[in-house]
Amino acid sequence: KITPNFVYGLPKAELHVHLEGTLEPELKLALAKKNHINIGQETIEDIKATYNYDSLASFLDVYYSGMSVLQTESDFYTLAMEYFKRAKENNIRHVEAFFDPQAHLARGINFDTFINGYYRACQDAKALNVDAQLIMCFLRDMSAQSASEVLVMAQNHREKILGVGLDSDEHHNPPLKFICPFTNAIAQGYRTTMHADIDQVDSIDHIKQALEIINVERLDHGTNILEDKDLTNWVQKIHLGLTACPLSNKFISDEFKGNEILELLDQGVKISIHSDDPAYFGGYISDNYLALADNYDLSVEDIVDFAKNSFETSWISPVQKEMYL
Ligand code: ES4
Ligand code: ZN
Repeated sequence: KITPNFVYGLPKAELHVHLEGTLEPELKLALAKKNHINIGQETIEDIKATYNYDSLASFLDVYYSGMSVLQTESDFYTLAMEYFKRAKENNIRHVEAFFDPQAHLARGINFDTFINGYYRACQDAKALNVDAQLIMCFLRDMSAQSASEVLVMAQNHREKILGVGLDSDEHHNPPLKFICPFTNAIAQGYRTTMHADIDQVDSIDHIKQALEIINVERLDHGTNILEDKDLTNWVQKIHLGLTACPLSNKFISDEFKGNEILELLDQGVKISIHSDDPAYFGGYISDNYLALADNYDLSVEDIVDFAKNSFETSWISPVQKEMYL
């Protein structure tokens, strides 16, 4: 009943994709050769063989080391532009894409280099009929001081960045650690979201800090919210968006978390389907929809609801939203 053609053709918003997670093995190899960087593998097959993670930590090791091939503004442009072409194939009309400044700054790449490459690709994506925006993520396993320094660096590029997020290893790195940079970001007019990864220790505490103290506008993943009925009812009431990523969940925890995702949808929570790190987790946004449809009892209405929720909880203007809803 639910066909690839239907899922691919449905207009969607992508709200949870890490640009560095869209680095396909082919581009990784090509950039490694161009920039004379030894990544330890010499063929596509060798690179793919390293993609056998079974936890967030083992994934993040592969993910951060893969980024070493990104060196020049044009490398960042190419990475983002290749992703936007994939977005078009998936009928993504609007994308709010994460990027990780600290992962590049730590390698000696200037802020200007990656922001200008990414932003130029966002501008050129308009020609593909893809509306592309950027969300700058702080790495939560680095200090709050470091996040605040990134926020200062971003001031020269304020109009190129729609929002701020928080990603990387959540264990022992609660939202409140970042109250200063997030409060400052909100004061500067950035939209806000945060990862609340699946199966984290103290998940509900972290979600409460994010929603009740920092006041973020969305939660990335966040499906553990089901452990707290009052909190679940409240996010349903305020129409807070949750961005679920089934293929990512499957790699990190061996489960798509489809039961949780469908339970939240049934309860009226504005949850939607996204791809996280598509080059590393085996598929782009439509593949994530199809993985759910193949493994759970999903109706066409459920699929349409996910797509609607993605536009509703996106940060496009109310006027723009009316075009899609
Ligand atoms: C990520 Cl799967 C995942 N979890 C946390 N941080 C991330 N950054 C990129 N992918
Ligand atoms: Zn993510």
